[in-house]
Amino acid sequence: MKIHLINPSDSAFGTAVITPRWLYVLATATPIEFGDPEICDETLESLIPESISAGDVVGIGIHTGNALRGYAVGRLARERGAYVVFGGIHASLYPDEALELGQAHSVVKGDGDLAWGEALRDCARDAPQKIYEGGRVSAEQFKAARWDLLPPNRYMWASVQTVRGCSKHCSFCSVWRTDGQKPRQRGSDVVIEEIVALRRLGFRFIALADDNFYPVSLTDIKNAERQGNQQKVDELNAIREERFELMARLADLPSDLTFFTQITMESAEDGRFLDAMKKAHIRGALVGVEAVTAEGLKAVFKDFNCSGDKLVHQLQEFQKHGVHVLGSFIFGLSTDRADTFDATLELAHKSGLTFAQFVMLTPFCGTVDFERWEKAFGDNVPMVEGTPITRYWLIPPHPTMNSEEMRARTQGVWDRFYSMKAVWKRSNCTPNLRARLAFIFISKLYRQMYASTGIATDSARRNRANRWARWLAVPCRKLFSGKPMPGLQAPPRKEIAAAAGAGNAGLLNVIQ
Ligand code: B12
Ligand code: SF4
Repeated sequence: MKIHLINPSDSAFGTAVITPRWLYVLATATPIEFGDPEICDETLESLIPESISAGDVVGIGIHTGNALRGYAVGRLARERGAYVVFGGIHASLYPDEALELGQAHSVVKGDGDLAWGEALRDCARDAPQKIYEGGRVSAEQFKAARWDLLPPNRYMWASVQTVRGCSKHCSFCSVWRTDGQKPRQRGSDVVIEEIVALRRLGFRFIALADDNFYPVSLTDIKNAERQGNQQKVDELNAIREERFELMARLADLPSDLTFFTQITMESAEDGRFLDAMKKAHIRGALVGVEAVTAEGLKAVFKDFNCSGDKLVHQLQEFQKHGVHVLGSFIFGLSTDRADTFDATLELAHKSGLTFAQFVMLTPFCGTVDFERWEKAFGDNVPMVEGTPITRYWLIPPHPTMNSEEMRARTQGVWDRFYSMKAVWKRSNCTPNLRARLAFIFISKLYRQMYASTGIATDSARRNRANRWARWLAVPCRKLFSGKPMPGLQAPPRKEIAAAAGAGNAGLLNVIQ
């Protein structure tokens, strides 16, 4: 009885940007009696159906974007006589869909760290349950990833999670509802061990795959103080200090390591935190800017962000403290007008962003936006090829939920932000020609892989984008890897380091 873990994808690039962490976490969660699982990441290569035999167990992890392919894999595995178990955010939100369309024997809702083992043991005695409530396990119960099972030379970046959950409640995001609003923060020992294991293998770039690397803001603490809630103040301070402890240890790791994370804009007001990030080699952060106007921010429940000149100033703060920003903007808000596109692009240039992404508002299930959108149709849900539009992820290849004008304008912003001239200009933040070339490659690859060509464009265009991305991915991966350090040891725990320090010269200094 073999165990398979499959990350479904319609397009395989041969090389991938970031390791899908769940595959390697569930590998650890696989009880020892089942041996090492066979891992298939379809973003690298498509599944070979013959690798699945009757009696095997096939675990498939899906988010909304790859659910349709996941269901096809489920049906294929079931046809070959395997037990089929689904998990991941989409299966957690729509377990019935996975049972029906993916022909799952079982669905694990929530975290798989503990429930996956239970499901496997039940399959082994031919008694799989339909639903396993994986819940939200505590941070101490999070499994570390089995990085020893990674195929060599395939991924540019590895991914290590340090905290799960986010205290905010943005309307387009499902994280606070699925992962919860209480941050579950891993201890620094386990995080450092994973990072050391990855550096030993030759990884220099690691994404800290957190919902929000800044789980406690200064405002949160001030609010708790104002409420006179000392217990909460202590709790928040403890979480915050643990962050500093982790960052102090990251700072002691080899200086060629580079981390990237996701963080809320509020951290711009916390100079001590940004300085600690810089020292910790966290050289880039995705910041959800979302909208450039106050009305737009209000519409997505993100009015803790600033707009206008204050927004420009906040984004510049990151740069001043040595943290490069990948600004993330959403188009398609009800408050957007035709001039929003140019205003956004202008702000992106003015704020000195190193990278930017412009995504079209997609009502992901599990979000407030999705519920509002679904409700607005009442009993008259439009059908697309026999499928209600509120189940858009089931419509092949993908429907357009936004107008063609919206798509074309969004595309135009991507094209202009990543035009050769603009990329060349931004690349002057690099120290030498080699790093400059790397910057250009990465910018172009980023645009090819993530520009919203996927949802609304025809397949010919998507294929063309894929061919380019595949070509660009190979040299990029080489630029990211380092010489393996098999003897590297974890730095010891130490007292929390205060405040700023001298630092690095930027994200791409290390690509040389
Ligand atoms: C890091 C991250 C990224 C990274 C790296 C992705 C990667 N290659 O790993 C980047 C920045 C590239 C990224 C991109 C995107 N992401 Co993202 N990302 C995340 C984030 C913050 C963490 C994912 C992670 O590694 N978690 C750690 C692992 C261990 O947890 P996990 O995946 O949840 O798996 C656990 C359980 O779900 C379960 N499980 C998972 N699979 C399976 C399978 C089985 C069989 C079982 C039993 C259990 C199980 O067990 C695991 C252990 O407990 C999540 C938020 C989140 N909390 O999940 C969003 C999230 C997954 N991303 C999201 C989105 C929308 C995107 C983008 C579409 C954004 C965009 N507009 O471009 C793209 C899509 C990229 C793509 N093509 O897949 C959404 C998905 C929403 C949805 N309904 O599908 C999330 C949930 C965030 C959100 N805002 O709502 N993402
Ligand atoms: S978008 Fe970011 S800040 Fe908002 S709830 Fe999601 S993870 Fe938190």
